[in-house]
Amino acid sequence: MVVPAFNEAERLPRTLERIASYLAGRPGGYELLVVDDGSTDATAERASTGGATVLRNATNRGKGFAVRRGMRAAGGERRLMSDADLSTPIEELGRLAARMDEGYDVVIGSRALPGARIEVRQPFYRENMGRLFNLFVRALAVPGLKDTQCGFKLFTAAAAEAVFSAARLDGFSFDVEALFLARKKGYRIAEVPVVWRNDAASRVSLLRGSLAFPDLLRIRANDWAGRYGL
Ligand SMILES: Nc1nc2c(ncn2[C@@H]2O[C@H](COP(=O)(O)OP(=O)(O)O)[C@@H](O)[C@H]2O)c(=O)[nH]1
Ligand SMILES: [Mg+2]
Repeated sequence: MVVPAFNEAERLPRTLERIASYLAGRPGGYELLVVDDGSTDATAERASTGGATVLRNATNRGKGFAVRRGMRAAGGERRLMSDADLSTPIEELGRLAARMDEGYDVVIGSRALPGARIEVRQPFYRENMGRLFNLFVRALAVPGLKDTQCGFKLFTAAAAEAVFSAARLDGFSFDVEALFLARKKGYRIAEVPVVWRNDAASRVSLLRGSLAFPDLLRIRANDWAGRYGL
């Protein structure tokens, strides 16, 4: 389990407790990695107190950089990434894992499919920006997926290695790049509806969020230039 964390000292303790108690009740072992992305608060201490292994970026590199680092450092057969606020509750892992059991390599949580249960919505502007972004995503990068930005995604070890060794984007568009690469490399992707309870304390600034749009063109450009390998 990989949790990217930027100034998450407040939210982490409760999150790590919930994760640990849920995962302890599932078959198989687990490993909990927190990637502290140059936080200026007590994120790293709280993470290790909470039982996580902490990887620390010396400076703030972005969510994409952090997730990539965590996914590659992880050793599990199945690797889940989740936001530190558990907006998608950890219990939803069961639904994702069930689809992976059917043979999918990458299973992503979705707020846009019928069956998703949005218990607390994002602010109006974020929801609309998200919808617009997903339109561009479908046109430019990964047709057919409804919600690429939910912070709850499960990869097999093989898919995680292949995708995150080739991925290059450090910002919030990294999800799109990861899914683009997964497709390109022939991995099967399933999108499943999940529960979402938005936590108002966002770490995503409007500026940083907006940079995801030009990044979509960067994905195409990288692909044309052969930077993603075969
Ligand atoms: N590594 C890293 N993680 C970040 C950064 N900004 C946000 N995050 C993490 O990304 C996840 C999603 O952030 P959050 O504030 O919940 O986003 P929102 O709910 O979509 O507004 C959380 O785990 C954050 O700690 C960043 O600059 N670097
Ligand atoms: Mg959030």
